[in-house]
Amino acid sequence: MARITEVRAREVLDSRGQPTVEAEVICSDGIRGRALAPAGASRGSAEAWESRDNEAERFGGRGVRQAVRAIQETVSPALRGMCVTDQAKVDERLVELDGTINKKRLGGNAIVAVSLAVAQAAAHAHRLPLYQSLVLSALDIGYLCRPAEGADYLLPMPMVNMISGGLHAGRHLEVQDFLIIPQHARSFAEAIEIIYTVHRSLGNLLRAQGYEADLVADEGGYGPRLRTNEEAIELILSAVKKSGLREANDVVLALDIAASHFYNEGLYELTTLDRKLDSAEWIEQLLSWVKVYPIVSLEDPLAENDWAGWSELMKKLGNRIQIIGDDLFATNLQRLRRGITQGIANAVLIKPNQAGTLTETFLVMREAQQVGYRRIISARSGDTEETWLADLAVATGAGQIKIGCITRSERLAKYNQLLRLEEELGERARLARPFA
Ligand code: 2PG
Ligand code: MG
Repeated sequence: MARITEVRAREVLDSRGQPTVEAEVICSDGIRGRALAPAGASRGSAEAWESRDNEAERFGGRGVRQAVRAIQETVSPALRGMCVTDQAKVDERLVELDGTINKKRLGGNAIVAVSLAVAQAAAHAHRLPLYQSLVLSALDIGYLCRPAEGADYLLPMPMVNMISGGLHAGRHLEVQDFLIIPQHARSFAEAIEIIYTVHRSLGNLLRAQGYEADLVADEGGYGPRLRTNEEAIELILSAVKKSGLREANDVVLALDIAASHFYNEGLYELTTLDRKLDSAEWIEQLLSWVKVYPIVSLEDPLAENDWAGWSELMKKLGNRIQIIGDDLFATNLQRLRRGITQGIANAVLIKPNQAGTLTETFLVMREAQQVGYRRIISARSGDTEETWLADLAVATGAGQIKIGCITRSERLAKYNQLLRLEEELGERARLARPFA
């Protein structure tokens, strides 16, 4: 049985060139595991705390040496001797050591890096690929990983960023993420081909209309200076048509509105319209988009504290489209439970670094699964070269994944890993088609 002897840590950089935490777990028999913490730009207030040094002279205050020290001085001695394959116990110890409600003492970025490094080391100890080893840890806490009919594993349907706005692209547009879903793809490889076709066609269209199409936003999509949110949607739909695919048939749309970030004193501030809308007016706007465009999923359509608005929107759209809480739930069990009781969404975005540990992430997924909420595994806008997110999606049979666009290698690392897993699993896996 592999026991932890030491946890090392260092400050490295993420995909935005910002410092992040890397943890490395070392075990008695030479087994090791390593992981990096991702980081969001549009964060929910209930997320695990991100520790930053705030020393202006280093990395503009964004250094993570305190988090690194917390791992070296507090976490490493406390985990020594623990069995690396007991993810739940290790995570429980991490939560205990921190002792705060939002992981402010050690830092959520320190904790998630350690929790994931433990998962990597556990996979080596089991001599299993990560996705299989994750199944074991999830089962330990009662999350049933294999609800896929007719297959052992479910590959996730991707929702893929094409155009970015909001905090990911200089706030040109209010909507943060304009995404497409190749809803009828029969395999992950085919999904990628469809995405490629639309992405390329959109680039040509943007160029032809004089928009910037050669620079990429935080998540690898285009970030052109468009005038309105509708223009972004229409450009994507035109790109779909021009590429020979059929809108609303081959490709449908999803929006991550990240509404908290333009919500101020009870109003949605739409700079593109030069208007401030109250919750009811903003909901009307959303309804009109859903009526006109083939939108099947809305993420954070309302601000994280506008619960009355969420509940109103759910009444109007909840039985027709997917309504995802991201900033709203922040992969936090208490918030998800409150949301379920109040019926304010029907899906939850899953980001391990919002929760802090892998075990807490599984607990949120288990809760969602029990009440029939959909689960969408998601990368962060500041991500890393690692591939564990793909394994997590396959292990948990979540059914959907959101990684960003198909440019920038921190995104491709995960897409390519899913292609590998699809090949490895062959007949034992099928692509989830939650919208078909
Ligand atoms: C989101 C994510 C990913 P961030 O809002 O869903 O798109 O962004 O990591 O900045 O929170
Ligand atoms: Mg979001």
